[in-house]
Amino acid sequence: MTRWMIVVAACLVAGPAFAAVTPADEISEAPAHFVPPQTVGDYTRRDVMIPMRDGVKLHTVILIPRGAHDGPMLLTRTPYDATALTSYHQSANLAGALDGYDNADDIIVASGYIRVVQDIRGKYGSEGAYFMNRAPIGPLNHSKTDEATDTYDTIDWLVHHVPESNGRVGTIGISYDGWTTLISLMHPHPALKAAVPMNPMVDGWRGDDWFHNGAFRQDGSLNYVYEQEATRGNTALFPVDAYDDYTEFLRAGSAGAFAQSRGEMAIGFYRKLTEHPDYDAFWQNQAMDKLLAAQPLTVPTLLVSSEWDQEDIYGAMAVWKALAPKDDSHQLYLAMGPWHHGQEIGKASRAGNIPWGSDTALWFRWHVLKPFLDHYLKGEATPPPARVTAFEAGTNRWETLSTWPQGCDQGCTISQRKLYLLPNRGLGFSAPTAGSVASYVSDPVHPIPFIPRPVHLLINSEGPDWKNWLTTDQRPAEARPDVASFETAPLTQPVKLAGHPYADLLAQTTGTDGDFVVKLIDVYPDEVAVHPELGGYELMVSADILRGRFRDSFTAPSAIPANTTERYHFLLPTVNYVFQPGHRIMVQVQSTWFPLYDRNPQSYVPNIFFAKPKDYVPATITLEAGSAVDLPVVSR
Ligand code: PG9
Repeated sequence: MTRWMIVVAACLVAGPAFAAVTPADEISEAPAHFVPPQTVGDYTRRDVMIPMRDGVKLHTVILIPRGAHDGPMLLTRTPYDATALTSYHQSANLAGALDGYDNADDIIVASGYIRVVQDIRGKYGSEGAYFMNRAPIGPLNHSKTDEATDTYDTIDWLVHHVPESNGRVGTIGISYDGWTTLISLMHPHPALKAAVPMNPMVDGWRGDDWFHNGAFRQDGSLNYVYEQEATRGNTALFPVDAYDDYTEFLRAGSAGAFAQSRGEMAIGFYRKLTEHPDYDAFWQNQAMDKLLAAQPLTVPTLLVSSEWDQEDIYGAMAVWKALAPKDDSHQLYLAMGPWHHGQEIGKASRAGNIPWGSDTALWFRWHVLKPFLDHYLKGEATPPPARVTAFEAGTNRWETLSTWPQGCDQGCTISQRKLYLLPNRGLGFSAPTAGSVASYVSDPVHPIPFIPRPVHLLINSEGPDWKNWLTTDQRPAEARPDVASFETAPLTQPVKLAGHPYADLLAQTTGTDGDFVVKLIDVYPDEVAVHPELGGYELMVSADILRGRFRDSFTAPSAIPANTTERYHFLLPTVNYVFQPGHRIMVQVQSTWFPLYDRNPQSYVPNIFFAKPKDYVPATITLEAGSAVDLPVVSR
């Protein structure tokens, strides 16, 4: 008897019970369409698809406190998955659902806001095509929609379809979500009554995320672009084959070779990065400080800036500088805290190893963010915060100021003073005589790690090593022969800085290209009684990089004439800092910051993304007398 005949015989023996039940007759235990009851917890959730003017629908999560009425709506438009960001804990209560994304939930929940989070066009639950930081309608976007029109249409739908609201909407968000918040200010909906762009992306070439003054931020950007654009739901993970990013990037050679090995040429925004290595119209036409400066600010806006922001340290202050001078109707506010990127919605009693003595983020949320939102969204008698609220690091206290930069609440002045690099590692306010003050050999085969190895950022971009890297101790760098260090004697009086320092180097190189990193550092006393572990600590207060080919022009790069003195003058990030007596001021100069920034081959090539191994050459850099950091010194 064959196997088939056995099966048929078994069926006949088993009788009707076996033969009668077939798969089509089975009734699934799972309901055809399950709608979770919302009978538990303190809020109800609505998932809606909001139609835009071109018919594309955007997935939007609306969290409504139970029993809400006349509640203002707080809207965040994000590329980072609205469902995940509003389901932080498996909780039927708002504080649990929002925690982590909105640690400010303590004030959001306390204030009874209706929380709305939307997937932007082309991402996760929303329809349509995705473009990284999609340009406003204009020279870079010839369609009839952009993030501004999508925001307008979203707000219009919300005020007509959320009966529990008071018809007033605020936009709020960090980083990319800070960028969408800034975009909401372009042709704003009349129901938009407040905006809180926190650590916003503003200019991806000058100093936010992608480049800093032309130096490409490969570690963190290449993996981000890949995962953000390869799939709608970010399901394609960046291929990594070493624990230490330093190893992986050095082995690959140029940033382009690294990306090529991962097939990244298939990713549209990666191609655009390689096609626009200079500060051309592509970057200038999407710089948010420039775009917003071209129109009046009509919505009260609280800019939030972090002094140790490892991702978007440039943006908020660039927008403040562009808008504050013409803010006659006082719509613009500024808060500056001692935080890393986004730390203002978390816990901030310290920044990495540096203690502040109190939770500065909690203070900001209750004394600045909540009064701002309540005043403009609830029409309450709550007075708005001061125009500028700035944390004075070093004395570790908050200042309320009438504008920025302002050295103190009243009665002081700010003057730019040059602190000169001197021979024998000196640093002083008196200019040295002619000659050289230091030299070092920059070897692309042994680039300087931006943080102690192993650098584990490709997989763990949310880890403390990345978040706190701008506050890491700079003594390992000081110990290297390819880092030129200069320092003052221990201070006898406090030195307060408020505003932008500038790097101002006069240097020669044996190469025909090169990068210059300048770091302004607070050197702690050899002993710190209350925090012994901080004895001798070297804390970066402000630091940045300039790709040397852009020393004369960001738009027109040029080779560096070898063995010729050239000037490298560039902006350093904003400071509000007091160097206390007993501390020293230090300046470090170096030419690699790896693998965060791609290496400059130090021989001039058309496009560094595609530099060849032979292009990478060692170079001797000589810093000349007259090199300095130009400091915004406060005096009473
Ligand atoms: N500004 C953050 C970022 C953007 C692009 C690359 C890497 C980081 C952010 O939106 O999270």
